[in-house]
Amino acid sequence: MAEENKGFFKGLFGKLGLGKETPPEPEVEKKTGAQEPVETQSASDWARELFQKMEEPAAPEKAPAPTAAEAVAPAAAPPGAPTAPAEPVVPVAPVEPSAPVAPAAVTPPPQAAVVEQAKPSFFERLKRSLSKTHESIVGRMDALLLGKKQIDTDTLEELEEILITADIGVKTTVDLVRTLEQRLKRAELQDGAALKQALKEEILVRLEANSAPLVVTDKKPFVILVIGVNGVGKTTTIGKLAARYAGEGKRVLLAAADTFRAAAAEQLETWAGRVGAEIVRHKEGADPSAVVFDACKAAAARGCDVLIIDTAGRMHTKVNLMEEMKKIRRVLTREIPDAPHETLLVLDAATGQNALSQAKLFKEAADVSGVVLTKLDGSAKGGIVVAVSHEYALPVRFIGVGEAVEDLREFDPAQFVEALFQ
Ligand SMILES: Nc1nc2c(ncn2[C@@H]2O[C@H](COP(=O)(O)OP(=O)(O)O)[C@@H](O)[C@H]2O)c(=O)[nH]1
Ligand SMILES: [Mg+2]
Repeated sequence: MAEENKGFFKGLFGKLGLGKETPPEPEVEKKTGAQEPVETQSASDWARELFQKMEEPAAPEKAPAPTAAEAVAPAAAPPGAPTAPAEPVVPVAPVEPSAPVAPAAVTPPPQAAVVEQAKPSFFERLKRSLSKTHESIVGRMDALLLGKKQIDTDTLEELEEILITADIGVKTTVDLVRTLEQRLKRAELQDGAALKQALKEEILVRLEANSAPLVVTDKKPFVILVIGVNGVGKTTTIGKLAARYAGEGKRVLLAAADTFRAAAAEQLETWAGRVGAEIVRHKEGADPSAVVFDACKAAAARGCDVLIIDTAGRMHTKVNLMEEMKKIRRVLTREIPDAPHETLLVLDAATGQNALSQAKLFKEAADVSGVVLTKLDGSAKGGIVVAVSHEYALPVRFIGVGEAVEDLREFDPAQFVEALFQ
């Protein structure tokens, strides 16, 4: 900054009664954790602090600890600040210029720990999410068993009705009740508690029979094709998955092959930005296969670990669906011979029997290898998890219990059954 400007600001300091104060030591800036090299405190820095003071007459006495991001990111210049300075403005705590400023600025932000503590565990959230399903299965079962001295075939018939209306599915319910009848004959079901325990065990056995986590191998890239009808939560699930894999240090590329609406690609782009993934997108209305082709090329060129493909959910008929799938797969396998390594069907648990019909349609048309059940939170139709898994022999890979990143969890049958029955 030119000497005459320095003089001008010193004059201003005088008017504000700050003339005698010396500029803060350069050390102060280093302690803020800012990445920019700081040499000496120039007059421009000093003036900037002054402007900041003028802008914040009601600044709190104690400087709030900056968040981790604020501590490293260059802060925006305060409104009205001189535009001349070339260096980015480092965060400056609003304290007396001569005071030893830094300690508050280098203290790690306490928020994360507080939030972590305040948040209920995933099991608690799962339990809460399943409370309506619990009511629809266990609550009604409790009412049925109330005052019953012994369990008989009539009791099991009534239980059958409860299970069918709780979206466990006809086939699975019939199978469950048949097994319970055998256990009744073996005198294993002495009372209501024993029946409840037996049902819990039998549901778990069926869930475990088809359960397997999604293992992302070291194929480069490991390709996940995400399918399902509109609105079930595909894009959101992809965002959450991308966060998970990026968090494991994997390089993740998202392909916006839902080109039906521009908003779909924008939504995916927002997720990519949030979670640190890359994205390939085309214009609205583009051929989804062209997006897939470009994404395969980009993933190979950039050495991506995981490629996740978002698709449109507008295939209303099986013929349409099959054609669209065939086309995408044809392009995929031409570029990456054994891809997709996982075809993930997303189903909205809140839609109950509709979700079951979708599972049937997609299984026949699209070679589904795993399922994600979203929106279990608040749904009374969580029994669908059992039906999908048992009736269609499809492994449930993940469940969604909310819209936040941490609300997508690997499906754990034992935990699920425990949360359902508790
Ligand atoms: N409550 C809840 N909402 C969800 C969950 N998963 C997705 N959603 C919401 O469902 C809506 C549709 O999701 P989107 O990903 O756009 O569906 P898509 O059309 O299949 O891509 C969005 O508002 C999501 O935030 C979930 O597990 N729980
Ligand atoms: Mg979408």
